[in-house]
Amino acid sequence: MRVEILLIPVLKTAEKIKMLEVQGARNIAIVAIKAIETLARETKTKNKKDFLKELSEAKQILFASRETEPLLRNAVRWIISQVERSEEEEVGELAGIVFSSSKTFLENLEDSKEKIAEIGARRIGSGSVVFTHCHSSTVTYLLSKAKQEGRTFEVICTETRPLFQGRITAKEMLELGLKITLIVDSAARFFMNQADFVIVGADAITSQGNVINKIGTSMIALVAQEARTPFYVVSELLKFDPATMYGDYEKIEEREPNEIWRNPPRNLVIRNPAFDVTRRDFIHGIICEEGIISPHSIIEVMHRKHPWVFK
Ligand code: RUB
Repeated sequence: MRVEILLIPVLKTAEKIKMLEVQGARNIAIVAIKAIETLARETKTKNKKDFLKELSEAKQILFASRETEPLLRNAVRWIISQVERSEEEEVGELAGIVFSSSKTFLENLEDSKEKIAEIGARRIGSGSVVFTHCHSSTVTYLLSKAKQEGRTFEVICTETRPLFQGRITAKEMLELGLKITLIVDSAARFFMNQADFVIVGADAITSQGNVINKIGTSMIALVAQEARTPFYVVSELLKFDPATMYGDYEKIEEREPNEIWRNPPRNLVIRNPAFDVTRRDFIHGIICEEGIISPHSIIEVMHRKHPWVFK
């Protein structure tokens, strides 16, 4: 019973993630890390075994909140592994390991965001037109960096049905003083020739270098290829899902039909996948903290930078 009460903050965070009160892979991972920190701060467990059991329950709850989020999974797994590996037995000390590990993880995440923005912003010359889809905090930070560096450019953004995350992007770009044009998703081909390149975020990268992002991304990649417009993905390397290496497919979250139509006619089948898979052949490059890499090289880069994800 006591364990369940302590898990309430974790359950609340999971609910917030599920209900999209927090959106985007990075933000989701950050609140999940904070929930683990809270659990460690408030734990009443008396020994390492019970503390690890509590952490493991929290992990399961957070993993189930949204299924297409390997950054969240990698973050939580890494923090818990630091506790498992520690020789400490005292719960207070182990909680300290949770705090220091989550601090390190968050600092590295921030550092990656900076590096990605620095590298990606160089591609945005004055006068260029950038096409994006949905709302990715990594993309908008990169665009803000290019703006800060004095480049003037325009953005075209899809509204991103059914939940209109494109409006969040549009508002942020307006606040930055950038010219942004919002279009319906199905106008992507109509406007693609006006764009110099497409930049989108990512929720997951598979072992084959395919990228999973907001539904509609793969259609935009297809359109971009037909229009010969380069298509880039910006992503922290830790959005890589190691399970895809060992045969699992990345699960695609399917959300409630009422996001699409609140009062539909009876017997109507409505499907609402949140993400889709863009094959690596459509991707010019993944802009990550290591530079602009080919999707084909993801395994090699992961082995070099984050070998622990394969363990
Ligand atoms: C958001 C989405 C974003 C990625 C990357 O979907 O698909 O492009 O999560 O975002 P949702 P970030 O609104 O369903 O969470 O770069 O911020 O990690």
